Amino acid sequence: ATGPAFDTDCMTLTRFLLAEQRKFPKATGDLTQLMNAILTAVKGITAAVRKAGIARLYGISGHQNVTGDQVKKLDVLSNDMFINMLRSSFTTCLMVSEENETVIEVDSEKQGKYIICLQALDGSSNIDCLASIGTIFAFLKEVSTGPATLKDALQPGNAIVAAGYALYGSATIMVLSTGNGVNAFMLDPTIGEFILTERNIRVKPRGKIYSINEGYANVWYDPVTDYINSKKFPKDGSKPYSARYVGSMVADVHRTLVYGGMFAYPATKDAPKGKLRLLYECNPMAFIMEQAGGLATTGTMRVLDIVPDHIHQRAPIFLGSRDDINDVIECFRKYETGK
Ligand code: P6P
Repeated sequence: ATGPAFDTDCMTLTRFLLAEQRKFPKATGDLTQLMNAILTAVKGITAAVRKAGIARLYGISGHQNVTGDQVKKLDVLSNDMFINMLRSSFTTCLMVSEENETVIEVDSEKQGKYIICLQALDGSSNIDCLASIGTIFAFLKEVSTGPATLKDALQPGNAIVAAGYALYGSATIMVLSTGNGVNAFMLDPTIGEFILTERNIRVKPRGKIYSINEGYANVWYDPVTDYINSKKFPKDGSKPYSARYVGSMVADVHRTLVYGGMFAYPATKDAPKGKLRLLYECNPMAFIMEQAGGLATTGTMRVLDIVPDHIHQRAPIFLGSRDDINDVIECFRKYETGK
């Protein structure tokens, strides 16, 4: 039978977080308050993204609009919304955002204990063809006793308290982990609430899809070439893998979480550390993938173990199904040990 026309007891993300919070007696509710600021920004971006295709006719992609005034590009508008919502949530002391060269400090009277690493709108180069784009975030707890400093932002991903992403696709979905597994919530625009739709998501131990930009095959290092060839021309007579690549990290990672397989943005001879940023692209996605039973490696080490030395540093990443990523690690190991 179909569900009730109107669910009078729907599990909203806010309810879910309050229930989670009860599991930690000393929880102050800050994380729930912080997440609510994130949800407001995601709802705002959903509205802007839905209009973007139309609004583009009026220049939302950063040109003049019909009335001639300068319209912010969608990713700047998204970044501003997140920063304003987070600043006024009294839960954060420092923010790192892809759009801001330096760390964003919060005035002392508004400070809370969390550091936010944020990619407000990832893949916005895809908006004009209406491909899915997303928001990626991770929360760290302040470690310094005095006012938060850059050191608080440069913690390895294994210190992450919570991380998640929003995918602005055919619907807006929020995938979130607070360290006890991964849950997914769909935005119900009629009531403006995120409703729990997938509880404790587990990524398949092995998939049938590889996801990488093959346009860079001429500058791949050998372990990547060997791995991808083993998926396209399997020597053990097994069926080749399918190739899927959206070019929008949140879309590619979400497909990997749901269908299994692997996603990679490797180091290449042109990009020795890959392209994706460690603090607000690789780490949050690595945290989620591990929480779902998957893995995330640079090829030679666990992504979450990297100790950052710069807030915008890049990192190579292979993430997804445990057995698929172990195959990648094996390819790198062969070259490291020369056998
Ligand atoms: P390439 C989008 O521009 C982005 O930052 C990620 O969302 C995506 O995974 C990657 O870059 C795509 O990069 O080099 O394959 O076009």
